[in-house]
Amino acid sequence: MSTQLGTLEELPQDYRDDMAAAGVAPLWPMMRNVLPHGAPRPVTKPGHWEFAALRPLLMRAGELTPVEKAERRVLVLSDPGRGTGAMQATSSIYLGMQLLLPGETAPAHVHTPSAVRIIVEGKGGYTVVDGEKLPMEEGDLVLTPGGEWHDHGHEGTEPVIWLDALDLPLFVYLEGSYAEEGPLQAQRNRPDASQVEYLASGLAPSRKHGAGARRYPMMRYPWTRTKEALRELVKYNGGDVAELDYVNPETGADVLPTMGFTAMMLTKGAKEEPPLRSSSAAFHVIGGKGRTIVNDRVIEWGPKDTFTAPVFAKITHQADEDAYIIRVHDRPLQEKLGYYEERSR
Ligand code: 1HN
Repeated sequence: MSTQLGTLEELPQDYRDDMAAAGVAPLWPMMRNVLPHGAPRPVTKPGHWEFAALRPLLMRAGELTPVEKAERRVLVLSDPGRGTGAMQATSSIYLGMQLLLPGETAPAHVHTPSAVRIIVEGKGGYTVVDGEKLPMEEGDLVLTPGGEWHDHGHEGTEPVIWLDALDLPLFVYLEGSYAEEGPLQAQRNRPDASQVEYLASGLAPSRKHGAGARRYPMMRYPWTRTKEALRELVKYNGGDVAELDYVNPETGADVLPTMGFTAMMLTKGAKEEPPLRSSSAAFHVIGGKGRTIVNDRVIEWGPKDTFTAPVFAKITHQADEDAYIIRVHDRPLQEKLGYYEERSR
């Protein structure tokens, strides 16, 4: 039953003044704003950032602002529902496109929010996390979990660009966001864990030697392997869509506490209509072309584009050619809070 609740205006002015002076306010005129019936009313609006539009702006940033004056040379992808400058692409997900030029380094720091990089363009870039040097190749997913020191470097000859996804909005909301700076890290002279300890899915370093699993045992997920896994899955599963979640190879849990990542392949001509989900999402196109309808917005996407969907969005993906997309979402956070939900369309 939905009764009409009383408004502020129907209360006498002297009472309203006395409440304001006492630092209180009546709940009932505001109740529906924070507890709408049936489903949330997201502020987030679908966004679409074409790489062709972002790239020249990033290059210009490379000319205008030396990395020393930026620390991180990033253009922030602001949710259209919140307006330019908003440090969020959805309620819980921050997105930024970062440029590092040959020979540059981005200084070491550690902070409370967690980040993931999806490599968009270029060769020779790397991230060092807790002394482990992680090469950045196109399509790779590279984790820099909260509390882990990280810096970036570039040994190649062309610009390197990657998409940063962080759970920053959540940490800002909690007034828990802060960083510390430090010197560039000494790098261990050893390939990263994806190339040694976790080279093959289903195999993990023997417990015999005790060492005990690190909280984040594998911090780089090479795209070549993900793509091959998607292609095999779609080939043998039948159907025209394959999805693989990125997981911690020791625990099988999502790779980070709050953010989840799913690699999707849609074969040419595929149409995919996922359920309505309580999680918000950002989609980054690794390759292929098609369109996604998010509520009423039609987003025509191509390689390296990024787009977003608010919570409970009605989403329809259509692929015009074989397409690969990484979906960033906040399901892990919502599951921890005990309310993740899917509804049929
Ligand atoms: C950060 O640490 C990076 O390390 C990039 O590359 C973007 C945005 C907000 C807060 C921290 C990075 C960031 C960030």
